[in-house]
Amino acid sequence: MRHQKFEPAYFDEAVETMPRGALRDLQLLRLKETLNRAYRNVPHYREAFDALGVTPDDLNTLEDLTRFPFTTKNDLRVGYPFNMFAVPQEDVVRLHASSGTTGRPTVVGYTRDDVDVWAQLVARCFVATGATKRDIAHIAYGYGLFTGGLGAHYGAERLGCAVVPMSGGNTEKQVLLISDFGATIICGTPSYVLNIAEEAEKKGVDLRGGPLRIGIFGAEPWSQALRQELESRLGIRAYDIYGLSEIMGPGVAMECTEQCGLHGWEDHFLFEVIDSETMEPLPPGEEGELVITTLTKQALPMIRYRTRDITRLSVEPCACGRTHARILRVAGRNDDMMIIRGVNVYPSQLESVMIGVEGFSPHYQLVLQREGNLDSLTIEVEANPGIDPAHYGAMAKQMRHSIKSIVGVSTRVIVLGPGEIPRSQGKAVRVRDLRRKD
Ligand code: DLL
Repeated sequence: MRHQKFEPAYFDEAVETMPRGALRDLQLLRLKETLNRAYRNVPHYREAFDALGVTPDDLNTLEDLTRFPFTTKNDLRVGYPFNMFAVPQEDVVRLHASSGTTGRPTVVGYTRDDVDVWAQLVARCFVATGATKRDIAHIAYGYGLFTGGLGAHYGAERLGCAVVPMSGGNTEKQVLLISDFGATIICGTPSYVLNIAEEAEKKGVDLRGGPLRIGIFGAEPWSQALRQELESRLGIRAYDIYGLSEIMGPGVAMECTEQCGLHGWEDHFLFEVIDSETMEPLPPGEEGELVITTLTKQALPMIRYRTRDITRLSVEPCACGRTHARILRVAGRNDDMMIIRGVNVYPSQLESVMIGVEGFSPHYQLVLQREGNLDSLTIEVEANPGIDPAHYGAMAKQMRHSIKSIVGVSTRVIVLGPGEIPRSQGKAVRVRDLRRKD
C-alpha cells in the first residue's frame, strides 16, 4: 500500500483502507439502523415501505436493499419543508435548500452530529488531495442556502486550514485576495474558477507562479480538458469533488491524488448504479444512474435517493491504498442529456472536444432549438483575443468538423469575439433551451 504522508487527524487509515468485507459489514449494520429510523420517524417512509410490503426486518443482507423503495426529489417537494425529517425540530441545527429553478426549493436539515460528520468528511476529502493544516483555503463557492460554501468551509476549518470565506462573485477582489493572502488551495465551481483565472490574466496577476497548488472543484460536470486548462492556467493540480444537498452537500465523494475516479465514502453512504428504465441495479463498471442511501444521517435519512447523475462504479483497488469504491467523473445528469438527430450527447462531452480546438477560449454556450420534428444544436464559442474576425468563419468550420468527427453530431457553430459569452458566477448555465416555448 502506498500512501503519501497524510495529515493524521483526517486520514483515518483504519476506515479509509478497511478491507471491503469489513466495510460491507459496517454498511449492513448502519443500513439496518437507518431503515429503522426512517420507518419509525418519517411517515413518508412508513407509507412507502408498507406499499411495497416491506419492513426494516426484511433486510438481512445489503442486496436486500433492492426490495426497498426509491426516494426522489419530488418526495422532498411533497414533504416541503420539513416532513421528511426524522428528528424533532429542536434537534435540527442547520437548514440548506436547493435553488430549484421552478417552484418550491428542496429543503434539507442537519443535526449537530450531521454537521460534524459533514465537516469530518470534507476534511477527509481535502486530505485526499494532499492538503494539510498549513494550507490557506480560499473558498469561492457561494455561501448561503447552497451547500458549497459552508460545506467546504467547515471541512477546511476542521482540517486546520486558514479559511478565506470569500463566496462567489466580485471576481476582481477574488484575484486580489488569492494573491495577497497567498492562498494555496482554491475551491469553487470549475467554470467560476476559470473566470477568476481569466480575470487574473487580464489584470497581469500571476497566479500560476504563486503558492496556489490545489484546486477542489465540483458542483457541476466538467471535462478532463477543462481540468488540464485549469491546471495549466493556475499552476495547480485540480481535483473533482462530488456531492448533492439531498445527501449531504460537497464531500460525498472525492478524487485522490491518483485522479482516477472519486472515492465515495462508503462508511457513510451506500452507492448503487441502476438502469433508469428498468430500475434494476447494474454491476460495477456499467453506466447508469447513481442511487445513494445515507448510512449515518440523523435529520434527513435518504433511502435509495435517485440522483439523476450518470456514472459508473469501480470497486477495483486504488493505487492510493483506499478501499472505498470509486464513482467515475459524473459526465452529466439524465435530465441534461440532449438527443441530437438520434445521438445522445452531454454538454461535458462537447466541452472536451471544444477545449482542444485551437484559437478558442474555454467559454461556451449550447443553444437547443427545434426544427420540424428534430432538435438542433447551435454552439456559441468565443475566439481568443488577438484573432482577426475575418478568420472566424474558417474557425467555425474547424470546430464543426472536430465535433462531428469525435462526438458524431452535426451542429451549427457561431464564433463570438472575446468576452462575449456570459461568465459563470457559480454553477455555469451551459444550455439555453429554446425548445420550450411558452
Ligand atoms: O452542488 C454540492 C456541491 C457543492 C458539490 C460544491 C461539490 C462542490 P446541489 O446544488 O444539490 O449540491 O447539486 C447537486 O450537482 O446531483 C450533480 O448533478 C451536480 N454535481 C455536484 N458535484 C458534481 C461533480 C452541490 N463533481 C448536483 N461533477 C449533483 C458533476 C456534479 N456534477
